[in-house]
Amino acid sequence: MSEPSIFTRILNGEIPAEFVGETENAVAIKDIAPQAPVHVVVFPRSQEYRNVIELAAGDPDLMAEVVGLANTVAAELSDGDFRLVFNTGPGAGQTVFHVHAHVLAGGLDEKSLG
Ligand code: DGP
Repeated sequence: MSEPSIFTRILNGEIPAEFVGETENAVAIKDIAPQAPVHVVVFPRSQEYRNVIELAAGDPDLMAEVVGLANTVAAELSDGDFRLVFNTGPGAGQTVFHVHAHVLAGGLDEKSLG
């Protein structure tokens, strides 16, 4: 077994976080270092998948659940429009290898990359 990820530790209650949504198999929390007025990370409760490529290949239903929760949270916290970003690999800025989607919303302009 790999070490618990930071998100697993949040789920276990070891590290506090602000939860903003959940489904049977996924949760949404506010990002600790927001890059947009609304910045939420959505991730499966299981840390089985390290990135979105593994998740999409290994469990498409769970992938759809993560995307659906992202949509729900964006609708609740903003006007419903949002960016969904999966950093994939260290060279793309991924630091937590427990697959997660960044939901960025509110006050985004065309140029900002979130
Ligand atoms: P990434 O760089 O794509 O792996 O994104 C990881 C995100 O997780 C990053 O935007 C910051 C967030 N994050 C890391 N540690 C914590 C934490 O302890 N609490 C919360 N709420 N977010 C965290």
